[in-house]
Amino acid sequence: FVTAIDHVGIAVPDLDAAIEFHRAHFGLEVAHEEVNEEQGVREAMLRAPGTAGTETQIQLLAPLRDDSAIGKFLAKSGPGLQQLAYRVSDVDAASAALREQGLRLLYEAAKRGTSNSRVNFIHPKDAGGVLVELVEPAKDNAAH
Ligand code: V0V
Repeated sequence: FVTAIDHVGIAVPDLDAAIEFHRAHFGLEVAHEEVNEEQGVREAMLRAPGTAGTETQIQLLAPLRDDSAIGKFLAKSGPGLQQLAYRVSDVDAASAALREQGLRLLYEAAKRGTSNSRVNFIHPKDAGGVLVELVEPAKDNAAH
């Protein structure tokens, strides 16, 4: 049911500084930026130039609050890789299938992710120490 590697998420203390770092050193450009109050993040999606629509993106995640998922991650582990996101065509079906296989999903029902996607997460302890996100892109936005 995984159709692509959607993005890899990096926890950062300062979003603007991290965007500049990835631009200056790797030439990545900002494809999208938003604030997700529910998740407690200010985030940016980056891509390599000329890859729009097909690319795996880098998601920079900065905390809005210390008690958010990213705030806690930074306090415990410092900046670094925080999540791996698989694209799926139906997040409800994917979550149900994985639950059936005994994996813990973090949310009972999918929540809103980047660009009106629908997302859920597999507990990192059930996925080899990796926080795996499942992303169902919004229907009007094939890439994300
Ligand atoms: C925690 N652990 C991790 C981890 N976070 N392991 C790998 N990767 C991570 N990111 C480990 C932690 O070290 C503990 O291991 C264990 O899991 C349980 O951690 P905890 O301290 O009990 O729990 P918390 O409070 O740190 O919470 C961890 C979870 C939390 C994963 C439950 O971060 C969460 O709810 N994440 C889902 C939402 C999220 O990440 N939102 C921000 C991105 P030991 O020490 O016991 O061995 S928002 C987003 O991605 C959007 C909007 C989008 O993509 O569209």
